Amino acid sequence: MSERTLILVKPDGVRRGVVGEVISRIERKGLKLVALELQNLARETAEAHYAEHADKPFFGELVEFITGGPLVALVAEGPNAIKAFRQLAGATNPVEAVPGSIRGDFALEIGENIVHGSDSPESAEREIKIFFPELG
Ligand code: DAT
Ligand code: MG
Repeated sequence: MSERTLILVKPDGVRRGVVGEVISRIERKGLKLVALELQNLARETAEAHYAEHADKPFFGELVEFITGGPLVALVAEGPNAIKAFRQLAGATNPVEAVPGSIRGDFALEIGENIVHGSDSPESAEREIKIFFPELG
C-alpha cells in the first residue's frame, strides 16, 4: 500500500552540498516526490517537529542545529515509503550506519547526520502537517 513520509535534508546536508545526491537516491529507490521546499525553520517549528525529544539532554543542541541554516523538506510517496527511506538513511549514529546508506556514506557524528525520515505512519502524518500544512 502506498504511503507518504516526511524527509529532511538537514542544514549540514545543504551546507555539504549533498541535496542532489540524497534526492537522487530517493528517486532511484522508486519513491515519488510529492512536495519539495527549501525552508528556514522557526524555533517553534523545530521544537514541534522534535517534541518527542523535548526532555533529552541534547534537545537544545538539536533545535540550534536544525534552525542553523536552510534545510530541504520533502514528501516522498510509494509502497513502504517510511521504512524504505529509513533504510536508505541508515542508523541514527553515522558510525553505526552501514556504508551505502546516506548516513554511512556522508556523516561522522550523531548530531550532524544529514537526513531525517519519519519513523511511523503516525509520525509521518504529524510531520507532513508541520512542514506542508497544505498537504495535511
Ligand atoms: P532518527 O533521526 O534516526 O529518527 P532520533 O529520532 O532518535 O533519530 O533522534 C532525532 C535526532 O536527534 C537524530 O537524528 C540526531 C539527534 N540525536 C539523537 N540521539 C542523540 C544523542 N544521543 N546525542 C546527540 N544528538 C542525538
Ligand atoms: Mg526520529
